[in-house]
Amino acid sequence: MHGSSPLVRRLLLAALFAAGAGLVLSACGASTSVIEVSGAVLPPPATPSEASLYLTITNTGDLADELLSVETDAAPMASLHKTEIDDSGMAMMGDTDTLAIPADSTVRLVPGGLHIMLMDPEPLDAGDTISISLTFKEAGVKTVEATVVNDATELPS
Ligand SMILES: [Cu+2]
Repeated sequence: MHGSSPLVRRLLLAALFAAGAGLVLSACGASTSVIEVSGAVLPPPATPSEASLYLTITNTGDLADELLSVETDAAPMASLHKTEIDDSGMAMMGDTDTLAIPADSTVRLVPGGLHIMLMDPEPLDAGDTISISLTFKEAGVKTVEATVVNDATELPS
């Protein structure tokens, strides 16, 4: 015998590589989504039937997350909406199923784009606060206070 054959050495290298890959995989298994919701504001409802709410979602974790649903006790129904300009230049808005919150990212809901629509909200005046709960696929439920501001100049842009 003259030490290990090239084949044995190759197998040993393969085993070492597999062990290394296993370490990397177990590190990945510890990935988490770390979600913070901030700056939640809404203007006084333009009509009694609906109000738009804006906020910022930050994921400082290393795992992609997804906003699945929204809920507030200030309205019987709340949903994620997106405003888009159609071919004729009209602003249209409609339901958006879910919202991707990639790892290490910030997603801002601002006027003219994504917003949370409250249907038939309770009467809201400037200075009021309401509680809003966002359900994320990974991070679970996050509840924040949203403040009713005076007018559009106090909204994020
Ligand atoms: Cu809307």
